[in-house]
Amino acid sequence: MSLHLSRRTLLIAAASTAVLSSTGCTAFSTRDPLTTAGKLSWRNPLQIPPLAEATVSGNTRAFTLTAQTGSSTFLPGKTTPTWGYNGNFLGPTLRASAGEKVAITFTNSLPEPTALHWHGMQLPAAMDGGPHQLIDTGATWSPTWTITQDAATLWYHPHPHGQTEAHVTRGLAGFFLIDDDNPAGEQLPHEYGVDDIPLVVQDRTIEKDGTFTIDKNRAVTGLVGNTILVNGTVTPYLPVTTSTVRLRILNGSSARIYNFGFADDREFQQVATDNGLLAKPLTGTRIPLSPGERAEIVVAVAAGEKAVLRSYPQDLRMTIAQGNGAGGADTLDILELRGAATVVPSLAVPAALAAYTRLDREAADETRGFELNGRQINGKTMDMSRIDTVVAAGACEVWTVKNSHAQAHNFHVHNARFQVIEMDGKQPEGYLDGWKDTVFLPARSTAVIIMKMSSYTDPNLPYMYHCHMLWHEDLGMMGQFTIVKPDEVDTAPRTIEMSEHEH
Ligand SMILES: [Cu+2]
Repeated sequence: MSLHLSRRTLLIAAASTAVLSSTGCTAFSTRDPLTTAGKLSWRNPLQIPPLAEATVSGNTRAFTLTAQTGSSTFLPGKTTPTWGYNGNFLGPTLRASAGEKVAITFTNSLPEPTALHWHGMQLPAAMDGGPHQLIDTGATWSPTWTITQDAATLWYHPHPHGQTEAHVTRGLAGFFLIDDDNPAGEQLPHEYGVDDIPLVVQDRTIEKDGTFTIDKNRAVTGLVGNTILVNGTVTPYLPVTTSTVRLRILNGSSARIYNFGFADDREFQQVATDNGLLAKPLTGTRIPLSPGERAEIVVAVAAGEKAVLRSYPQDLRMTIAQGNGAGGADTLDILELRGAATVVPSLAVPAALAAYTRLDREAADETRGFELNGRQINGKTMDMSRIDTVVAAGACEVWTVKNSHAQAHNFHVHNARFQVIEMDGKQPEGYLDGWKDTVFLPARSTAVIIMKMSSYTDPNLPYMYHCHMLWHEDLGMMGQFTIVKPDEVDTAPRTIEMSEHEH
């Protein structure tokens, strides 16, 4: 059989039907649950994104990125038109250390404008690469900033308003790893591509002619595909030559929510979340990740052993039809880890990973509420000329993010790392511990997050907060906030003058 999914699986996928939503006005795609558990032939060695070449001059590390068109082969005999950074699909892994200055030279060689956002990075608004930093075809953008944060697995991706889903789906995404001098980093598996493995997990639907499905057959959450790509590899296997391996998992999908574990339910240790190492490792068997979220896990693989990373069903708290359409009932094999005949012993995961101070809710300077409903936040659709929220630099803020909708969403805040202090009125699950920048909100759920706003001020240029399900984001489920000097909060602008171009 030449295809990686079984014939039965494909028939199930092909049986997708469009049905009416509860409001009766919008069609969405639903289908029976998909399972590939135990059905895949692991044919392809996992591709590891190359480390981007850097030019180092003094304390500055310079990278060059070009967004370009290309083509890729995911299924035998089929050519898929794709986009990539410095290549055909995805982009190289950027890597820099805390305290270094980075200088990026980004050229847009795509046939349309794009923007390049540094997800999870703390940096001035002008460097953030949001919708206001749109880069025209043929133009070059050169953001520069100093890395002021701890070791973390961040990523970069397009952020042009209304086009993010399409640009990411075509292939634009890459890792940005930050290192620091925390000795735990050296005790954890840290040899890139050997025992320290970046995994960007994405789903696609590949049409008969090889093209990605981009603008049709969406679930209520957005595009949900039946083919899993890991670093752009279908049915990937990873030879493991060490007794433990560190997986830096990024949900780089448009809408799919994964519930990662292993096929044999083996335990692993979670060592990091979105924005850095946890205080101490957390032993578990599942880690759910919604679009944009990351987790780093360390898992043991014995000599000669095979272990399959799998995504399990989970309750998205949606109707059965909508939940199935969103993939909530799917069981998907992701990656096979293949222990070599002999493996080199790894160091034990340190009992203490990183200094971590819980922010004090009682000491918050400001509290705000954000209600997610439909495709809006606080009853408003994204307007690039409107500043929704003005915050004081350095303030400690508590944001209550309430998903009042009968559908799942999530919430990402730019230029911030936050702690989730409450989930549905309760202490959050252990995997929500640590510094996050994106939090999942199943239907009708509420998260309370706390963060210290950064010290970069710009009264005229906003950062974004938004649902990271890319179709929702494109439809305007996004708001804008500026960070200003504390004594300018009341007088700072609430509107942005837009040039003709930006409209
Ligand atoms: Cu959403």
